[in-house]
Amino acid sequence: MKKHHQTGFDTDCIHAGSDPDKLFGGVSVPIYQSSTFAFESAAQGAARFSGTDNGYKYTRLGNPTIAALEEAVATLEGGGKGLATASGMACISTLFMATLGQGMHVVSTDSVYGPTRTLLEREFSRFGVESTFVDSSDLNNVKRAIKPNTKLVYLETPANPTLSISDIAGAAKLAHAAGALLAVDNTFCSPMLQRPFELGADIVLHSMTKFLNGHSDVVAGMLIVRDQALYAQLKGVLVQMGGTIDPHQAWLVLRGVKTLAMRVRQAQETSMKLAVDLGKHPAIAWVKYPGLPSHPQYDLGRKQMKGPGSMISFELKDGVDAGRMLMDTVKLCILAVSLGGVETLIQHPASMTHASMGPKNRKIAGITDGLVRFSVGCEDYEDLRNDLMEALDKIAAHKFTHNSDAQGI
Ligand code: LCS
Repeated sequence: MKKHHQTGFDTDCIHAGSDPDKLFGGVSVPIYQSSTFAFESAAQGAARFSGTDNGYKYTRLGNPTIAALEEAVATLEGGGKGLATASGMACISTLFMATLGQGMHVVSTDSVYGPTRTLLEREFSRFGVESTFVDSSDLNNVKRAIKPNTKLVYLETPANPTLSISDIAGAAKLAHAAGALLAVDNTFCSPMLQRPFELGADIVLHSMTKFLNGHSDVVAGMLIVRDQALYAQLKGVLVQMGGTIDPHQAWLVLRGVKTLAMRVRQAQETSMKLAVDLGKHPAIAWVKYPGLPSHPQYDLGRKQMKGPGSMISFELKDGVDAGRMLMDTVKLCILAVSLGGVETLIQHPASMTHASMGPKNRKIAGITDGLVRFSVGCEDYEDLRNDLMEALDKIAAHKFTHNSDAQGI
């Protein structure tokens, strides 16, 4: 992008990484749907593999459409280099593989996306990697968990699905003092609402399946780093392990990124109103939303986030059974996992996204059996409110006789 002066976030969403195509002037970045790239001569092929010519060789190692997406997202995070991956989990496994090894230790938020925790506990443990999960919304817990062999502090903030918020700047100081790196899963905020590099993080990552793509039609991930040596280390692992994104998938995400700012703004405005509405309904026990002063880390959220986002967690007074009735009664809100799309989604973490964690770890992490997670989309506020309120009114009028546990759902 030709930059004459500092451009705004909305402008960057549309233009970063998306220069008109040099061959025909196409305004939309072409999809280079090719696994391999022809060399003009044997000497050129050799030069590309030796690194003296930085032209493309093979799509697992690099591709122009993927490079456009990497530049776009890195720009939105405020600089650095991006590495796009085939899924959010491919980016997380690449990160762990590149930064951890036998005898090393990672401290992580306890309320992380279920499979992130399972990956460390079940798979990386087999290679001698130790992990400790703590409530990182209290920095003292992070401090206490750091050991001489800690190489990585991993925060998910706001956390999935509890929405608890951790102090990125404080955690960066603790990690750096111990010689460890700080990685932040920024999926719930997107770069529109939180820029972890500005707060001292070394690595920022996303499941681009969520807000960055925004249309519930692609699975993808992104790692962004500022340090060149760390970039080379991560890229080496990514291309060897083979978690590269496909060019068509990358193009779809690049298209989604162009409307990131408008989608996030619209969904956030609706979320604020819905969080207030939910809090007033007699069937609701509690609502957790970073925009409500009742959120336990409300002040920290206001300090480090540019807005409260569009994820809401709540519990009904009649617990799991009422939650199940809500999910089965709503008509416009879709009962499905995932988040950050234009469609409003509702799901039950204990029996769905966080089932793999097991009941004990869920309890410690504050993921109660009755917690319902709501990802607000871009539909009309009135339609979402009516859908929710009609369902909640039915629940308030219903007589619940027993309460199932989460596995009973
Ligand atoms: N990080 C966070 C915060 C996530 O929420 C997810 C997926 C991932 C990483 C992994 O990304 P993926 O490989 O799926 O692209 N979260 C999901 C969720 O809450 N419901 O379904 C998927």
